[in-house]
Amino acid sequence: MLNRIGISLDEELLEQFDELIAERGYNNRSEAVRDMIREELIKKEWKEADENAIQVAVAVIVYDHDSHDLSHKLTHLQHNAHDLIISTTHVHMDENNCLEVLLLKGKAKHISALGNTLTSTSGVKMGKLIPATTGERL
Ligand code: NI
Repeated sequence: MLNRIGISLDEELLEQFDELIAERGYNNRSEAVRDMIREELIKKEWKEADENAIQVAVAVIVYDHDSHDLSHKLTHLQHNAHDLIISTTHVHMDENNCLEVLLLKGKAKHISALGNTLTSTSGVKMGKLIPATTGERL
């Protein structure tokens, strides 16, 4: 069941909001507000999640495969966490750089630990763990 709510905003904030959601391709304010609320709920879900709760996340890393033993090291880390990794995509960006996307599902504490290890590995140029949701609680 859908409920209607009213929100009071000053003109300037509303203009900025409309501009923002237009840039993001929203056709109406309601869907944009719903998505923003869901995003906050996902953050809350992660923050408050029992460390043993099953969560999903996406890890992105960019690295130079020629950098020392990095490629081998990252593969080794991933093999050790094979039960957490649903899938990986590896794209050779150019002669040296690799972009990898890992879809993770498992206990929140294990996902966070793997995310931290991957992103903090020396030589990883960019690393980010993006908390997602199974969608069950939204
Ligand atoms: Ni590559």
